[in-house]
Amino acid sequence: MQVIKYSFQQHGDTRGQLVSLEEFNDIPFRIKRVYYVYDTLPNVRRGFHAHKSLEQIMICIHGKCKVLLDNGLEKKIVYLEKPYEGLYISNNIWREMYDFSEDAVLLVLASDLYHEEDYIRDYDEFLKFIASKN
Ligand code: T46
Repeated sequence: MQVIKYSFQQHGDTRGQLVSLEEFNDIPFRIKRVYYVYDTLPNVRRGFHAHKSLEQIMICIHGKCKVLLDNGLEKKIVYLEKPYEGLYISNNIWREMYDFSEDAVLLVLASDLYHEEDYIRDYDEFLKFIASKN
C-alpha cells in the first residue's frame, strides 16, 4: 500500500510560519467539509471504519498522533507530528487514530459532506466490501 503524505509549502519569515491549502492545488479534491479532533483522552483509539467514497487529508496541526491504515491486505502505521504534513486517505481504507498527545489537534479536510451511509463501521463488512471491488 502506498502511503501518500504531502509536505505543504511553509511560508516562513521572522514572524513565524504560515501554511495555505487550496483545493486542487495543494489538496487533490474539492474541500466540502473541515472538522477537527482535540482534547482526546489518553489511550483513546478513534476511527475504526472505512469510507465507501470519501477522500480526506489529515493534518496534525498541533501535537502528534499515529494513524493505522489498512487496505484489507496490508497495514501501515503513519506518524503525524508536523503541522505542514498532510496524510491523504482514499476511500476503501480502514483507519484508526491513536497515541494522541494531550495537546493534539487533528484537522481533517474532506471531499464531501457528512453522510453516515458512506461509513463501513464493521471490519468484516469492510473486508467483504473490498473483496467485492476486486
Ligand atoms: C474519519 C476520521 C479520521 C458529525 O456530525 N459530522 C462530521 O463531519 C463528523 C466527522 C462527525 N460527526 C459526528 C458523528 C459522531 O456522532 O461526530 C461524532 C464523532 O464522529 P466519529 O465517531 O465518526 O469520529 P471518529 O474520530 O471515529 O472519525 C472521524 C470521521 O468521522 C471519519 O470520517 O475518517 O475521523
